[in-house]
Amino acid sequence: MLELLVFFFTSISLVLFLLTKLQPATMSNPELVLEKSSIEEIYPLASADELKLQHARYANFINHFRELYNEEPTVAVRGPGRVNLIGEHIDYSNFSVLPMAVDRDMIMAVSFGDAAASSDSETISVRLANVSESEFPSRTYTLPKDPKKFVEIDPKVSDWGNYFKCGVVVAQEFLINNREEYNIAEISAMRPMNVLVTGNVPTGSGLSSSAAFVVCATLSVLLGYGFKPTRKLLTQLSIKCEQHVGVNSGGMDQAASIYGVVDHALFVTFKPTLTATPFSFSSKVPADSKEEPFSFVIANSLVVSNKHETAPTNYNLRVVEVTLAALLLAKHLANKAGKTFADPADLLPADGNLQAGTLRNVLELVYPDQTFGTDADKDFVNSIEQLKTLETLAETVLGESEDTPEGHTTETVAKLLGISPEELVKRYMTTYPVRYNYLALRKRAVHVYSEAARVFEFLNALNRPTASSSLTETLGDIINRSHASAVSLFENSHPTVDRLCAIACANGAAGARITGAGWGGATVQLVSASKAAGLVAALKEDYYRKEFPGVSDAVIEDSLILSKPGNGTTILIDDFFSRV
Ligand code: NG1
Repeated sequence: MLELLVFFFTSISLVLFLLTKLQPATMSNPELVLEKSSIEEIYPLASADELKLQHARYANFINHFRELYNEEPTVAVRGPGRVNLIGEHIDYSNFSVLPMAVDRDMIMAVSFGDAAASSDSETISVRLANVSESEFPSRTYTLPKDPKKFVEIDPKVSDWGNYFKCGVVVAQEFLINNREEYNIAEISAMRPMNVLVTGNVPTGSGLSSSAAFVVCATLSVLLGYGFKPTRKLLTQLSIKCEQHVGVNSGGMDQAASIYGVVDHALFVTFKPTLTATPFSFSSKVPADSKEEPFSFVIANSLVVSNKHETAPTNYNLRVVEVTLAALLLAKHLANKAGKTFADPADLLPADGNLQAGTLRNVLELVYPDQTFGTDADKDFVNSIEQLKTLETLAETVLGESEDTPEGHTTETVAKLLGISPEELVKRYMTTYPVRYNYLALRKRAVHVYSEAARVFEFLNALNRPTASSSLTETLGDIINRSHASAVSLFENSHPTVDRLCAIACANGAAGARITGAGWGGATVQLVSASKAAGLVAALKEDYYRKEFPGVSDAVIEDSLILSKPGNGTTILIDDFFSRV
């Protein structure tokens, strides 16, 4: 087996890593959230210089905490951002994805006070601060002291502090409602909290700073009440967090942030159950291959997209569109089979983010075969074929009923489902309100089925490199097709990001795509080792300098976010800060 090759570009902190054949990782106890007692253990691939910077960062953090609150934290955790290699906007349809944790992360420390000491009999106070006070000003909240009462979060208000409140609500609900099953001690009153955070995952960049934040918040609160969750439970709980701030999100980011493993990507499945299998990048190209090593470059487009503010026309609308597409396809299949359903709620299981069914449920109606997307389906060949059939079905069925190539009107969808337009809006568009001209059901469904197939194609190419075709070109082609689908079908790209990808492909990248929610944010590019330096130089000159004239060198360096696949969410233990 070849060693993992890590290339460091000295001029910029760019790390490129070799990706060849996927290999299962060995892990000591994959059930538990990681616990580490030193910076070196958290970042084992870091260079001496990088470790020095981390020591300074953690020391600055703990000093800030002590100065601000004049006490020691009760708990401290850190959680990473993530980059998604392939499989975009399919997690909330329960299709598998291929992300990895990056070594950009958030650190959070919390001291828990005594509930009895609170002067007010009804409330406790939570002080929340960020090391970067100018960007994220401090907040003080009062929260109900009664553990059965939950803090209210107004999803219309876009405020960084809401992300902490989400963690509180989700953890508190769990601690109160699952006492018996998990043997949790009764909580007589909620405790006051002093919280400090710092993060270096750029916000709005597609690297999921929000997941890093909510995972840390949920974990801190659970730990503060003496409960240590498994990774799976923490993932399941923190997935709910952003739904409290009005984004009806999927579960990829939290899974990647929690399950991350150094030097590995993750194959994350949501059905039949949540799993995250680490795969090593170190591996071999066939002995007779003349292929060069290749690597990924992550470049922030600097186009900032606020997912929360744009949710009604972007993220949440996509969740509604894929759900309605699933219902129309299910209705079509029922009609064809001569079955009648009085209510669309009976067409599919109450699955997915709207609890109304998913495109995966439709696939399972057509193929009730439970080996879909599992190891039992050798090389995913059957799964890919099934997805292609569903893609054709969506193209035909949803294409025939749409009002214009842009999509369906509310009235048409309601009529096809046999309910009134008012009922359609009430059922599917009220909890998370949306705005649109047409519901682009055909385009969204075709993207989802084809992207789910691309995840399996990607895994296959990695697992079975052949001497006759170039692995780099095969993967690059899959990546480019994913981006094309984002541009024309899922419409979650941005013209400036498209220019970045075009520049990358014209300058040596085998493939380039938008990653994460999109509408701005980060890109992932695949490049052969010998072309990487040229690619980076071209991005600097032809993209950053031209699209953002006047932008500083420091910003450009920082935009080439280059990060090794890193460890997942970590509890900092054993007097951790005495060693920073
Ligand atoms: P980011 O890039 O973190 O906003 C979002 C969703 C994911 C997934 C991707 C698209 C959240 C927290 N995350 O990611 O679940 O749907 O978009 O693949 O909303």
